[in-house]
Amino acid sequence: MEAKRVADFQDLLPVMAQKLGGEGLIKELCNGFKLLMDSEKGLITFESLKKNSAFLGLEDFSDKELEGMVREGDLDGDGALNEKEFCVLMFRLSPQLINGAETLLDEAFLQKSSFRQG
Ligand SMILES: [Ca+2]
Repeated sequence: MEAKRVADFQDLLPVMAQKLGGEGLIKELCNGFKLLMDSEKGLITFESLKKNSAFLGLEDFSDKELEGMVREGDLDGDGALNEKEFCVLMFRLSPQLINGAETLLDEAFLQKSSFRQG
């Protein structure tokens, strides 16, 4: 059941990518930062992530998984995620996001060109 939910979220990303375009999608992903950050620190900490995880549909994630996310994304080692670290992490967590968007574009392009030829 939990796996299903994550899959649903991931399925949505290529659709979002198509709708918003690359730049719009980056903006959208980075917008998540403001929802999840600790407003006093201006950073995403494990505590703020846990508190706000429902915003990203992460409420089923265990403490360990949330902690792992912060550790994974923390590039400068201060134990929290700044906006840039969060954006990079979102991209790393959703590789099919970019692949999916490219595939959609390829398919659209192929359909057009084969239509022309035929
Ligand atoms: Ca950091």
